[in-house]
Amino acid sequence: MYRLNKDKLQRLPRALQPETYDRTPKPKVVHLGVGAFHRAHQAWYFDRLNHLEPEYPWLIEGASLRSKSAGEQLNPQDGLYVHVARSAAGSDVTVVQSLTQVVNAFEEPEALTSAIARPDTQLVTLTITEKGYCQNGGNDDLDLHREDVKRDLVSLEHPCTAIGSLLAGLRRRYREKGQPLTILSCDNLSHNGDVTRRAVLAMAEHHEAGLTEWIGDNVSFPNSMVDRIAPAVTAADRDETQKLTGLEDHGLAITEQFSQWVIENNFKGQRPALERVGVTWVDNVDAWELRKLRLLNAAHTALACLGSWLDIRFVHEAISDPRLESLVDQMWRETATTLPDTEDFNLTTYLASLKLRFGNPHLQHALVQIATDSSQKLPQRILAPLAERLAQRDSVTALTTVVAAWLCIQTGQSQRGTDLGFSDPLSETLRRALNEAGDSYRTQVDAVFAVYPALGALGEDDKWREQLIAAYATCRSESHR
Ligand code: CS2
Repeated sequence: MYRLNKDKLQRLPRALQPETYDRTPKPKVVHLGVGAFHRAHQAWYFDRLNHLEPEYPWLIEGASLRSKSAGEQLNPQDGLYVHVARSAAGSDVTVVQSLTQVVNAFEEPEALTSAIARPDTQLVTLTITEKGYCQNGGNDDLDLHREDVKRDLVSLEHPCTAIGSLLAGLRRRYREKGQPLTILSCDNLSHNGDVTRRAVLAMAEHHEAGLTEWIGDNVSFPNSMVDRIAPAVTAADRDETQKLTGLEDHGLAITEQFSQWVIENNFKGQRPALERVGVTWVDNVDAWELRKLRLLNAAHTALACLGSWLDIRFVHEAISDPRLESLVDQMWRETATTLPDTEDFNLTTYLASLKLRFGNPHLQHALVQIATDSSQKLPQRILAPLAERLAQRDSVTALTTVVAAWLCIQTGQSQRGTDLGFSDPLSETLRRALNEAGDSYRTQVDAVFAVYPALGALGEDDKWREQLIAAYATCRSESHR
């Protein structure tokens, strides 16, 4: 079986052979973090745009910050990969051509630094996940006490963090008197652009004079809301796609048909005409972002935490379990009151479409994938609306159940003792705290409060702490079996 690459495109079944476009110009986009989501979402948008404007393609140079796998998957394929968007109505299969190559920035930091500084580069996009922003758990700011951040404050020769890698490129661009550009975060964080800007500036202050000011004047950091469910690819997905295409593809992306991208219209440098492929430009993305985080992502986290605890494996199974569906419905009733009320938004229609998307049986979206890094996801999805409702003295029963379920899975095991196998930057700390706390649910909750600053402010509300202890005890007890 041949492997997909630019010389093998004509071996694809005729219906799948893409129109090609010129991929020789220098990329205008540099992307950090070439995982499943980037392939399912941003790279697919740029590919569609390039088909409409082949004379000025927006090509992407990818950079991996942690593992070699994206480069190993995509470089032998000239950056090409198959994109499958599945729904009940069938699958759309395309070959995405917007990505040109992936550099391993952890081995060759210079390759990424010079790509960001290159005059052709107009836009740097990021999917570095929540933890990539090195936030201090208690607020949104860069955690200046982390070892990796501290190293990047001293030297950017071999950056240890994504923010350091970005800054190394911006500093080179500044030194070379480069043109303005845009940094566009595509991660599920509140105010993702603002968080990125503050982190970059906080680090820049420790480097040469003038850099901070140059970034302030020449770099924009629009906030954006991204939405597309992109489950990790399974061996079965690979086999099925291989049968369909006749080619081996190590870079495959599996996703749903729904896709959304809303971006603040605040670009420096050239702006791609992404509106031609369905992107919405707005002055302020806040309302879009809050809805998505507190409805879609919060529900995902609720399903992932309680569902994993109850030994359920996939999102579509979890949402069809009455216990979980009613938790999600109740949680939505709670979070909905914390959302801006705008005329252009119909909550009932939005929630109905989320249920359909979650129930999509053609996606095997594993709950452990969502439970991964949940200590970084809880604040913007669950804890922020919870704190806002507490401040209004509104009930927080469902949101508290989600926190309780999250606590339950921090042992790394389900209720039946199955290893869940998700990773989280705090998992060791949380597990140790729980193990050392003994058998009392109260001391266990206290131990987690002590090591997880995101719960900090909420922990001062004694009444809520008691409510959480009770919810945790219920979750740990027999009542869910
Ligand atoms: C999910 C998101 O893994 C997770 O945390 O909630 O990746 C979710 O699928 C996307 O944000 C959907 O747009």
